[in-house]
Amino acid sequence: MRAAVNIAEILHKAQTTATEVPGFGDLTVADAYEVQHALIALRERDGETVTGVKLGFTSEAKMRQMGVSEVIVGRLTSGMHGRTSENLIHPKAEPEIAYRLGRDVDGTVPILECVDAVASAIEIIDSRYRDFRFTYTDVIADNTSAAGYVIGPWQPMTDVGDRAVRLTAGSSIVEGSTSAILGNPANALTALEEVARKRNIPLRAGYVVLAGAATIALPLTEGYVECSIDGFGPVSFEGRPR
Ligand code: 0L1
Ligand code: MG
Repeated sequence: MRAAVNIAEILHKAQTTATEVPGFGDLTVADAYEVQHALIALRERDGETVTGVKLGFTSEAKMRQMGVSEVIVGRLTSGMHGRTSENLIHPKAEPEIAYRLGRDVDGTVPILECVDAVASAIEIIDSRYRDFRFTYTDVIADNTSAAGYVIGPWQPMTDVGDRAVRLTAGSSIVEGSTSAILGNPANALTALEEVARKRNIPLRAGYVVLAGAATIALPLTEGYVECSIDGFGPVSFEGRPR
């Protein structure tokens, strides 16, 4: 493959200039995470800090579609927090559960015990690849399409399994359940811990963890965007993507 840093530079430029690029296609999973590490280093060079992690492919249907059995993990950064509009190519919104880590995840206690708060959230995904088309390893390299996120009010940690979810984006509405996230978003935490260990992704105190989408993503167009999850206050913003 081309050097990880070269691919990371292509993806970084695609993101900062909001210009789509073709996929790379032939990476191994290990190479793809190496590209992602290099991509995050470029964001840090530009002054951003890592604020958390996110999971993708947390629904059985999506895993089957991609022919894979491992969730994917990407990094959230300070530049993504509250970013819902500028410099996006073909953004979509996803309703998510967010966990907050109260301590480092270092294997000494179960990851669930490291969580100190939970909230509803909206993730903005925006693939840097043409027409949102990519292979499993392409999307890992592209930091799992991470582009922005908005978090609702934090609440003390509680079980968030089997909660009704509704996402509104302009005139589109989609409904689902938190059960779509690996049966229960708590299972996403366990899956995260395994991938993070395998792929050298630190899980630090204070990080936000976006557990995965509870429904399909909706295209982000102009208009009101809101995620409501049973038992949580709604989280919303005014969509102005372009
Ligand atoms: O956060 C997500 O669920 C998206 C993961 C990457 C796949 C995609 O861009 O659809
Ligand atoms: Mg997501």
